Amino acid sequence: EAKYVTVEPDSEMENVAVVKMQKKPVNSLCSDHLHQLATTFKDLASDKKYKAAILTSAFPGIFCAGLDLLSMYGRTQDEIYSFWSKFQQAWINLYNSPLITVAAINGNSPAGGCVLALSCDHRVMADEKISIGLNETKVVGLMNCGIVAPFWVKDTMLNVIGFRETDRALQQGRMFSPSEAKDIGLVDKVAPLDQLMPLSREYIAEYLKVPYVPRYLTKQVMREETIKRLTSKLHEDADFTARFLTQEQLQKNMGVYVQALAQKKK
Ligand code: CO8
Repeated sequence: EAKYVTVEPDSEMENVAVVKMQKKPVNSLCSDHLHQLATTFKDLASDKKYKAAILTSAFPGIFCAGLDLLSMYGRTQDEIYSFWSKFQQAWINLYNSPLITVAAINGNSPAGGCVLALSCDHRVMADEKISIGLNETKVVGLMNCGIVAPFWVKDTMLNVIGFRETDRALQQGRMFSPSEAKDIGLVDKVAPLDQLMPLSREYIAEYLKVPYVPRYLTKQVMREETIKRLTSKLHEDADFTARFLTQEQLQKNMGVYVQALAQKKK
């Protein structure tokens, strides 16, 4: 199995794991990638060596292109159900991680990429020509048939930037530049690319001053309801998505979108 996620001790700070996505070319989230993310955060939760994790990408310029479109295009309902279950589990394990988690957003971060970033405790983004956001309404949004962000993805954004900004961002399917993202609290810091790691460590150092167990129990209390809303409906959510994404018109639109993406540079 290809290794899409690596975990290494940070070179400068003790107890910190650097989790890197490295699925060529754009870190899209296929079943294997999602499964590896889920396993990584599950293992980190019980690894006494680590108290914090920095999630980043091995490819500056791309943090994560979101869900792998080819895992949703031309697939059976069963395949999409299984793929979606992996997405749910990756989100649960990351969002509920006892570790201090920081997203070092070193590249574009649409859709599922934005979900990963929002599921961390803190976000630092490179001051580059890149963007972040939940653009679902604009993905395959042709002929009155497009994608809607699932409720738990909406919740994850809501918990960070509040109702008003989430309402606007989601309806518009808006992608934000680093400074726009900072303005609405979608990211916490914007800095030159080479400052992402130092700034992530700075945040972690601050949080490490708080006793570890009460901090993470508090984190879990804060996230409990949001996570429960999904865990009480894992099957319904995956089943709905499997049916929704296999609709004929949606699949046609997705075909056009995938084609357009592939032909962009030609
Ligand atoms: N999945 C699969 N392949 C992808 C994806 C993706 N998400 N994104 C890009 N690729 C492929 C391209 O097709 C291209 O392939 P090839 O080299 O074979 O032509 C290659 O990756 C490189 O892409 P680009 O040339 O576009 O690379 P750039 O560096 O110029 O741009 C971006 C990178 C910004 C990531 C750009 O590719 C992009 O915007 N991609 C689309 C991202 C996107 O729309 N993702 C949405 C996925 S949907 C999702 O995550 C949530 C769905 C919720 C479903 C709810 C159901 C109820």
